[in-house]
Amino acid sequence: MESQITWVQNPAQAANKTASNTQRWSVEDIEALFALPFNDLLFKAQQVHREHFDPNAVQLSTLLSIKTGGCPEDCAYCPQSAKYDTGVDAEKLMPLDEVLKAAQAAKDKGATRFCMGAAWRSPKDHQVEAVGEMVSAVKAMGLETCVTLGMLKDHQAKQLQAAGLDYYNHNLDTSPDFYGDIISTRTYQDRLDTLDRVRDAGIKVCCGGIVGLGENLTQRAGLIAQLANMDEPPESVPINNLVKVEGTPLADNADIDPLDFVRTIAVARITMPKSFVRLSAGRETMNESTQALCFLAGANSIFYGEKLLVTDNPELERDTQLFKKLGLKRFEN
Ligand code: SAM
Ligand code: DTB
Ligand code: SF4
Repeated sequence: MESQITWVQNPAQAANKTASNTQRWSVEDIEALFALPFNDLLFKAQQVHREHFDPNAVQLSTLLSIKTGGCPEDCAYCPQSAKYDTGVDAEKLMPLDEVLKAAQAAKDKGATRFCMGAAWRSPKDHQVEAVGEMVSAVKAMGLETCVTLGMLKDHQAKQLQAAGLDYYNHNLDTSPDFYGDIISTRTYQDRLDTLDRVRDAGIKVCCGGIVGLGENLTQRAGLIAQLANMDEPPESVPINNLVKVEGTPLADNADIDPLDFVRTIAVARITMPKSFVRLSAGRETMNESTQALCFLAGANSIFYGEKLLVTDNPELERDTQLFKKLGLKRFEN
């Protein structure tokens, strides 16, 4: 039977671009991957992974919140939305010298990419200019750069590209049909439009989602279909496990089974063979065995450093020990 849920293609994307990604995944194809016996799924994912990557190398990205809290959007998972009382206060944009100090510390600890996040719906031109200066200075230190600032206009994407930005993070978060249950202050199409602008400006795309929002399995497959069917799939695909934050509407969501999280990583790996798949938020409460299975399923990037944006991430020592136990090494660009 035909699935009700399909992926949404941006009409502008369809009209203007030569498709380099000829493979199309239906939501049903992806549901069938999820339904495979666990061992078959992981074997397949590991096979695909080995065709394109060193299976023992993991890319390390460090996050910094350069503008925390007070966001006008109502994303039901987010501790930085001004609509929810989460104890996160609104701050101003961090000064350049503090950002550079944090970037240097991240580099010294072994990160190769520095990701700067701002709790904005969409930045103003002067804010993009200030972030552009941060990008240029961080890049000059020899780190790859990534920023996530919300929705962009064409000229803002171009300005960030000119500043030397390597990646723009802008997540689709879930399937098109579930999006309205999670966020009411913007549409899925708004997200796709910004992703298009980022691509057109020549910036690499970092785009993924969250599991554990309350989505059903078809909707989880719908997110993966959406990502995998892009004309050019994102170079970087963060898969976040919901961090349940007191005060947000999703604070009491049921935990997903850790093995279902592993399956999501495996399905992302199989459908986006050349992308870096990042085991992202949610590692703080994830045991070593689950993380090891995620690496086996094809995850080859993590957020490294004691904080994500405002919530906790594992201590460096814990990650160092895990890498040692698993014989993992850092991916060198
Ligand atoms: N405001 C910008 C935006 O929404 O694109 C950038 C920052 S926003 C915090 C970046 C991403 O963090 C979101 O798209 C979401 O995927 C992720 N995120 C936020 N809160 C989360 C949570 N509690 N658990 C897991 N991921 C979360
Ligand atoms: C992404 O996919 N996950 C990161 C990053 N991109 C910006 C953010 C995770 C946020 C987790 C909750 C917090 O600390 O605010
Ligand atoms: Fe704002 Fe981004 Fe949080 Fe949504 S996810 S409330 S846009 S900071």
